[in-house]
Amino acid sequence: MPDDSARTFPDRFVWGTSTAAYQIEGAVTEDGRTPSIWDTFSHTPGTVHAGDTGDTACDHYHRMPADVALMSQLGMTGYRFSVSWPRVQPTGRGPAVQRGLDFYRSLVDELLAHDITPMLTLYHWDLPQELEDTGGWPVRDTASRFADYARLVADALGDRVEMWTTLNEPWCSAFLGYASGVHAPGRTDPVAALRAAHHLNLAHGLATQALRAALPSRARLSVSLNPALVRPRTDSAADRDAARRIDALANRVFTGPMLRARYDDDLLADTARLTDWSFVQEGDTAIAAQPLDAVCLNYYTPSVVSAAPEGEDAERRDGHGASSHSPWPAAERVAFHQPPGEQTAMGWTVDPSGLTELLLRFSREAPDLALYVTENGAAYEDKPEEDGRVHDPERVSYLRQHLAAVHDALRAGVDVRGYFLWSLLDNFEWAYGYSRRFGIVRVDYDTQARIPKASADWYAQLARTGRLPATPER
Ligand code: PNW
Repeated sequence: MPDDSARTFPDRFVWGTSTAAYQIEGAVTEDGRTPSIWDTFSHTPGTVHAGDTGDTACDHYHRMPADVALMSQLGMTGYRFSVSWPRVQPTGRGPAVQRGLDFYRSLVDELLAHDITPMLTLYHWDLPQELEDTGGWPVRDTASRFADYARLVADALGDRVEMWTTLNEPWCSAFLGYASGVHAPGRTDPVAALRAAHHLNLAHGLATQALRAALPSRARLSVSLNPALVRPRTDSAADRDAARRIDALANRVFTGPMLRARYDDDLLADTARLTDWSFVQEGDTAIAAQPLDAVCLNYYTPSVVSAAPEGEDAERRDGHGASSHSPWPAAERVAFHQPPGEQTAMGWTVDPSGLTELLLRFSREAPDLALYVTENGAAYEDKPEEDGRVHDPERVSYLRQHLAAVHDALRAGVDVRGYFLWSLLDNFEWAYGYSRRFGIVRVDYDTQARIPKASADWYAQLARTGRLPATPER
């Protein structure tokens, strides 16, 4: 066991939390906002746990100044939020709505007034419904619409936001949205999902070009990925091949175009019986591969895979929600296994070594880019005590182990610049609705009261001291 008291983080390391517009804002019909695919999806019976929707969520749209003050009390030096596309450009086309932009302008001003560095994500899954109605991400035009939207936001906030992220977790948008259907828009067409993945890559590239043209040179551009940390169950050739296939569909389908301007041959061959990829046009991967300043990584748990015998249904314990449709196009003979060990309330195994591995891997794959952890955290069934306080020792333990894992990567020379914990507040956990709580601050959904959990105090101390508290509290 390394001595925890020796774990000191760099002086300028950013300590933040992370949220997303649809998960916290509410106010879905105010100030000109129109429905996104998540409004439509959550209002469709049978899609989200208990029929929950983001209609009110954490009511952050009306409580923003108090929420920023809370971050400041917790000693945060960064905050990662997303802009709701249909709040800023309701139909996904044409001019911006000023009142929508004003909300984000005040949010940024409030953050800066509290010395909190904003990290702005342009797209955290809330596509304007009108763009889905004209085909959504499987259609090429959506990528150009995204670049136009990026330009509008850059013109409005470029004078005060330095850290920009194009997409959050394009894997979820493409494969949970269009293949397994557990996320909006709930389609179950593997070819549409592959087309969506490509148009998300293109959208990222076009938006990055638009941002570079519109933003001052100090702007830092990035993308947030949720790379699968894929481990073969055994060292057999068949299991290693299963891991290769998932690595292609989870990771290289995005890092190939974005970092290396190419789709790898094995990915094209694996999916050849579904599509010839003729939707990829000459020059597209070069557009996707725009120079970036940073890569943002979201990590929760590793994946363990094996080759499944032919004709046998793959074991579907991949933690991606209940669906009879796979999120992995043309990978029917791959089985997912629950890694051994303690689990969170999502059923995700706690394995901090995966985070170190991921950081090491990206520092090799993108040696010139800074790295940020933009999501990491855990859902647990928090039980408030009689006095209303929430003691969440499991979350503290999860965070302590994962921050030690980040520190291991730093010690190995990886250029990690910050950590954004998922999440500031309990919030709308997509298909799980309000049944899963990731916050370090509890939200009472009846009163909208914010109650910092013990993990919030723990994280605040870390942010203040830059040192992992010496004694593990177990
Ligand atoms: C990420 N999966 O979502 C998102 O970026 C957050 O909005 C979300 O609240 C957080 O992680 C916790 O779930 C994911 O099925 C949702 O692999 C599902 C998966 C991965 C990430």
